Amino acid sequence: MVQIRRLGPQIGVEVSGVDLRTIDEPTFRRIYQAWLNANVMVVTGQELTLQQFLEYSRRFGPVSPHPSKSTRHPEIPEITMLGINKHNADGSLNMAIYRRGAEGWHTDGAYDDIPFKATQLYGLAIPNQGGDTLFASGYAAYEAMPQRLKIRLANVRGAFTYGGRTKSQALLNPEDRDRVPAMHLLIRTHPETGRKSLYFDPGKILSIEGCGEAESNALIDELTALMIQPDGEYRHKWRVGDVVIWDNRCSYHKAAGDYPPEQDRIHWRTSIKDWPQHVALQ
Ligand SMILES: O=C(O)CCC(=O)C(=O)O
Ligand SMILES: [Fe+2]
Repeated sequence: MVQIRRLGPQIGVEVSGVDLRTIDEPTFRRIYQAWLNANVMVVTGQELTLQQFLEYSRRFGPVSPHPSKSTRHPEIPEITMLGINKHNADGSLNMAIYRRGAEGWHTDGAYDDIPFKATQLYGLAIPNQGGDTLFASGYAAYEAMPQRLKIRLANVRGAFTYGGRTKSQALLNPEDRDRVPAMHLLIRTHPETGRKSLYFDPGKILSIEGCGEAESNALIDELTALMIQPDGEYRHKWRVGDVVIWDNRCSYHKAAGDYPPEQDRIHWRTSIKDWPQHVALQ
């Protein structure tokens, strides 16, 4: 019997009592709608093979291999392995793997012309302390913007790259660096909910179009400060078997990155694009 319960005041929903290997279309439609409403969805207690995780992910949209080639599953490039090969050959901790996603609040794939609609993680090994993932609502950030800023940034785009202003690209192969920035409206209307959100990523944005460097940097600072609204947050404490999907079009997230490095924290990840009819609306 499927149970759906709200987690945070504005974002986060938990679904239990379903088996994602056999979920029927009406039940999937119900949980998909619950996800759109809540931005982040946790489905508990799953036992999936790589192929089953991939097939379930495809119900949300086309699954696309992540640009970080070295962390893809060797046989199934659409699946990224998080937390694998955490140690270098000399035994030291590989910080790019250990702290992946923990450098700051972000949205996945903003460096692409068609960013990832959603990211989905399946928890296989969870440390006994730390290692949470934090989420925040882009709708709440938009609503908190002063009117002056909403007017100033209406129809204004930002330029985004993988490493943004810091140019950190440790997990990219050399041939995948130095790509042309992707341009995205900073205030975007969600193609499925019709709600406005602040589309922003301080680690990937390079500049804001139509202004000089000083104004661009000042606007980036102002938007960074607005991103996280206390009521718009949800913090996920992982259990083995959790499947968590978030909507990159209207939320930000980061890994806490604070778990004991000698413990395993392993997830499979899929990166999901929009269906063409929704790409056309953005
Ligand atoms: O490992 C996590 O908690 C999140 C990592 C992350 O940012 C991502 O997979 O996009
Ligand atoms: Fe991420």
